[in-house]
Amino acid sequence: MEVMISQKENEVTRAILCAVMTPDKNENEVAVSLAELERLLETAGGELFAQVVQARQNPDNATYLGKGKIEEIGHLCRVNDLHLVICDDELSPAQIKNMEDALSDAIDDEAFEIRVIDRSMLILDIFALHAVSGEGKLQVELAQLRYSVPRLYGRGKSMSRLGGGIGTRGPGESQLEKDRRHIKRRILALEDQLAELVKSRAVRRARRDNAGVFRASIVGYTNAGKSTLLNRLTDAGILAEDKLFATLDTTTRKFELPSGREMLLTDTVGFIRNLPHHLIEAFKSTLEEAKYTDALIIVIDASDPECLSQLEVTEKLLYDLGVTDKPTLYVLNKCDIAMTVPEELTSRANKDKVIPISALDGRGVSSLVEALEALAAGGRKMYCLKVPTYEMGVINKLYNLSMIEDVEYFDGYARVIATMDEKTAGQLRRFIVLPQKQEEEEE
Ligand SMILES: Nc1nc2c(ncn2[C@@H]2O[C@H](COP(=O)(O)OP(=O)(O)OP(=O)(O)O)[C@@H](O)[C@H]2O)c(=O)[nH]1
Ligand SMILES: [Mg+2]
Repeated sequence: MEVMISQKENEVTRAILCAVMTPDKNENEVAVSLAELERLLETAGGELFAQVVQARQNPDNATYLGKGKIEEIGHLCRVNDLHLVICDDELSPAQIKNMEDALSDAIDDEAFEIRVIDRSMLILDIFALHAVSGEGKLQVELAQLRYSVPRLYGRGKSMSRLGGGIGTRGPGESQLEKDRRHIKRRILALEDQLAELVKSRAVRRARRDNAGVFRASIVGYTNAGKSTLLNRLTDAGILAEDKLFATLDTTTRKFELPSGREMLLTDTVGFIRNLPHHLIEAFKSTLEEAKYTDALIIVIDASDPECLSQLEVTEKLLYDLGVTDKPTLYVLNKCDIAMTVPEELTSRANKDKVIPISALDGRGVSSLVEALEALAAGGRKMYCLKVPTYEMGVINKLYNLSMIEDVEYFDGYARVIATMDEKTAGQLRRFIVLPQKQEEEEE
């Protein structure tokens, strides 16, 4: 019995991918999006059998594709024993149900089931497979449940009959068959648990903020090499692999710059075009991590012909998440295998902020480190502080976070002249007397 189960689990699910080509899209855009859908399918453990593209004015309101096309797909499934059809757009619950019904009518065989899922369900499925941390799992479950609520009617039965597989995995699976009220209660409970986690994350962040350490987040399109880069810089030991969404949790590591100054680097969840709305909502606290850093390192897979559009998707998502106006380094990764780097990329930002590297073999990484050092040192100025002698904590802080140029003790206070960054200066504002030069002139 066990052997049979594991055989079934190891079986690769073959699927038909379909897309609608509307007049606002060109053939290349559709092909790129379908190629990405195929990679998502592979990451979920499936395999492409065929792609079907239908040129239409609009996707059909009721059935996504036209009747004739659905009949064709139905026959293709029947003849080749395929049970999964994946649509490249986000479908309404009704479209999915109607399409499944139409496929069923086309093959006229009650016992032969064909399941229809959309891009969002496939991405959710991968997130469910890859979530490791407690928080990641809670976020996936929340996204799955929110996604499933409007899709519940009439689907519980067919889902249980199909018994799992791509598009049904994860902690939310067993809940799909229970009633909406139960699911809504579960959603509320998950929201509460996540809110608690968000709070403790905020406390940790505040602690780091108080330490005044410079922080940068590594962001970018999925599979660009973000985790490989953090591993190269810090031996973080994060799983990096040729799969989409290998990373679903943020990881922060200390990194010592050549000057001896310490900074913090954070690896983040990758982006993708058409990231399902529910996932963005559920993963908001993780995705927003970049909001709370001093600088961004945008990693770009320069070997991917689509790297420019991937950068656009990344920048748009960062904007939507409210991550704006951060000093940014553009890292052109995989330059060991990149043929040419698009002109638009190098001209996009200030040239010295575009750094070609290979996170895999290490070339160019020292330039990135230099750029980080410059960013971390940015905005450092000399200040004069008057610190009461009973505030020894402040003196200690100054020793840790600034370059002390001079200390003189007077009756009840110390006069310290130190070079520090704006952030530290902001924290010690009440002790700052005057910028050093002016005070000297005054004396
Ligand atoms: N040739 C080459 N491959 C690289 C380089 N950097 C990363 N890779 C490969 O690209 C794949 C993805 O790398 P990851 O570090 O997992 O990418 P990521 O951006 O963290 O991806 P997600 O976490 O899935 O969003 C892996 O197979 C890496 O070995 C590079 O500089 N050159
Ligand atoms: Mg990663």
